[in-house]
Amino acid sequence: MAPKWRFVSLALIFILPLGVTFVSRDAATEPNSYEVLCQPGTISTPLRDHQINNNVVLPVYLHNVSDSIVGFTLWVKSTWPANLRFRADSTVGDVVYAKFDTVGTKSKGFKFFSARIQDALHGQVKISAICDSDSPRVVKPIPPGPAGILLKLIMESTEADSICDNIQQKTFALQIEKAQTSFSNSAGQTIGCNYELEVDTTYGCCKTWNSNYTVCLEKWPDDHMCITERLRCVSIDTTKLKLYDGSNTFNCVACQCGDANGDVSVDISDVVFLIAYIFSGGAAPGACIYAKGQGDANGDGSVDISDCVYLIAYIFSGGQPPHCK
Ligand SMILES: [Ca+2]
Ligand SMILES: [Ca+2]
Repeated sequence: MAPKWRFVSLALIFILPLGVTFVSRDAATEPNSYEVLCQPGTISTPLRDHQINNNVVLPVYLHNVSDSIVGFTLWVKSTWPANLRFRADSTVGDVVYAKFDTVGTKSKGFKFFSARIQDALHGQVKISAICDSDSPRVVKPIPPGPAGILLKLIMESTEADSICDNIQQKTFALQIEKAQTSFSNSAGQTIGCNYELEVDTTYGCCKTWNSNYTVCLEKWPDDHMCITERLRCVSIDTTKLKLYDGSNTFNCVACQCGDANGDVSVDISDVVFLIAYIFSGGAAPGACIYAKGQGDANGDGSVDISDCVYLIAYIFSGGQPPHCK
């Protein structure tokens, strides 16, 4: 194969995987190697009756000191889609968009961001993002370094009572769909691809190109076999792009009235917790089937100092047990 064919093929193939070209303001630095680590959070959370919220943290770390991630496509799925699904945030037409939390994450730095729930497979979500690299305000959204939380997805346990039916703990995996996930560096190249030569009949039918290989000056005769080779991304180079699965473990506990701090027991620490909530802006009592959570110990429909008094009587003086509303 003539060198120029290979040059043209390479130029075309490198911009294909994400279907877009990223124009970097910086000179494209070619480091010796790339390394991206993506791993959903390993989470352990208590799950009470009718509780539905759980964050799923998706950290992405770039271990390369001279580049940044400017675009990506990331597929994540749950292994228990019957009970867990990514929570819907909005619906536009037939597309359902997953809800996510951008506080403290890198996802706010992207010009375009989309997290779509796959309708037929509620356990899957496809996330895509592209950095606005032409803007003078751009800060490379995923810089090199040990910390770089990409985003926090919100998952929903659709049948919490079923999940916790006669079990104490349930763990399900969060899997990265490796074959459909890719990250692009600031030169628009896919990070961590293994390429192989393949026969290509698309680009080889020009006999003579202009100097920029953009205009074909002379075509081969029609009976000429216009076969050449090109590079194709066939798999992920796991030495450069590390995609790990994560997990979420639910520790199933019953909704317990009076357990304001949610540590599965009713004691003086719940009184302290309530005092902090009432007087110091502390965290609210744990959500539960009761309207006021587990802090309405005396069942009068509100959470105030009388609940502290009630709990103290119960704990120390043989008073009546909590009965929340
Ligand atoms: Ca407690
Ligand atoms: Ca009360």
